[in-house]
Amino acid sequence: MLIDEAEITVRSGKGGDGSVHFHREKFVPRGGPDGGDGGRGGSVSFQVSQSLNSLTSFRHKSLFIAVDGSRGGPNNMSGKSAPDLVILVPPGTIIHDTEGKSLVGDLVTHGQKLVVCKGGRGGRGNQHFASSRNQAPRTAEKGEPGQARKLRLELKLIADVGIVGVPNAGKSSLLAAVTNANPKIGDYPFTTLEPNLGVAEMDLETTLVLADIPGLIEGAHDGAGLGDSFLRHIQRTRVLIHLLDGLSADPLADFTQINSEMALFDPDLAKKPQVVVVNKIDLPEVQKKWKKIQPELVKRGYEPVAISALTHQEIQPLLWKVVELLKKAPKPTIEEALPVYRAEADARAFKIEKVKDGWRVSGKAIERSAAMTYWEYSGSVRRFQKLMETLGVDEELRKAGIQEGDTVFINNYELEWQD
Ligand SMILES: Nc1nc2c(ncn2[C@@H]2O[C@H](COP(=O)(O)OP(=O)(O)O)[C@@H](O)[C@H]2O)c(=O)[nH]1
Ligand SMILES: [Mg+2]
Repeated sequence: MLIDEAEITVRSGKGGDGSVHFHREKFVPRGGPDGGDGGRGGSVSFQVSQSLNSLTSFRHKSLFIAVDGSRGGPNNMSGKSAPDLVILVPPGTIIHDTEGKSLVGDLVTHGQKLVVCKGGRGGRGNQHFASSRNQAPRTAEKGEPGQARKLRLELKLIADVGIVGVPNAGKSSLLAAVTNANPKIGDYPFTTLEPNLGVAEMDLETTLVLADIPGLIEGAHDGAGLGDSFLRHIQRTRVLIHLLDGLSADPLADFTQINSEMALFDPDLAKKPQVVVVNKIDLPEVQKKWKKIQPELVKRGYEPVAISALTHQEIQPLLWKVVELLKKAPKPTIEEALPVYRAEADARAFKIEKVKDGWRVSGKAIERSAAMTYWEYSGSVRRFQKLMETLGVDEELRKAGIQEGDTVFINNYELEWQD
């Protein structure tokens, strides 16, 4: 089965910094703290859109960054929260974390949404830090940093267009002409248990997933071993290209035969909208035959097209016609699968390592808190120290043998240890 893959990087927005500010008014001395909170940073999420069918758009764009929250202002003014960044993906997209090597989610139904990176919380302004002992707090929080993740998207392609027709009509040739697939041309069809799939990129937003469905008519309806995935593709196709061999003795008889074979195999299949196409129009004898076949097909209510899979004549107009039909065709219902989410690692966990010129402390909560500290304000620093104690980092460092004056590294911050 053909699998579409893409690797992307997503980053949520940082929260806005809380502000340190004191109320000022003319002739009014010593106003109270009125520094506003920072706004929330934008989250990054995925959402399933039924109108997509491949991951080709990620070939043109692989970095997705949500906007940061704005910083708080004076007068208790909160900073603006940033909008979330929503990435649209086709149904059936599986998302892996490439660094954690874990499954993040399995997106199945239209509209389903999954947040993969939460936006940073806005830092609190100094208005929150006033107390009876300290009515002029020179402290605040910086915004929480955003998160970045490297993700691998994976999609098992399901064809929305099936190419049917008698052997030698040119099904494989057509698929090879319009897509990245390279099926064997002139191959004996019986042995194929999986359909050949290809993606035709029409423009940035429009892609067609086509399947060359050989062997369907050669007795397949009475169980001549079509694989499950083959049946799945046939059932999921919404439009058929019915390819007639222009070189055949009687293309119209072929047409009738294939239609009745399809009805036997699966009545739903026979009801799917068809674009009737006469192939090999590059050959003079086929051009002659076309003049006779065309009015016959029109009489039966079709709008037949003549193409050449060999010279690519009239192939683009054919595909656009298929795109139009697809827009009108009913969407398939997709079997539900339970989404799987990664359990978040314990944020409070931390690790201490002895490094060359000091100690390195790493861990989600401790690193996040360091990034949210205003080191120039002692109140803010004290809050950070309090967290070190609460998490038990202090104790572990002492046990590990830290000495007065040693350097503690947290992310890109360097702190000096004092007992
Ligand atoms: N002249 C001509 N030959 C074609 C065209 N399309 C396919 N063929 C030939 O017809 C034969 C059968 O083609 P193939 O794609 O294998 O047909 P399939 O059995 O329907 O998959 C091959 O020899 C192709 O080269 C066409 O547009 N013009
Ligand atoms: Mg073939």
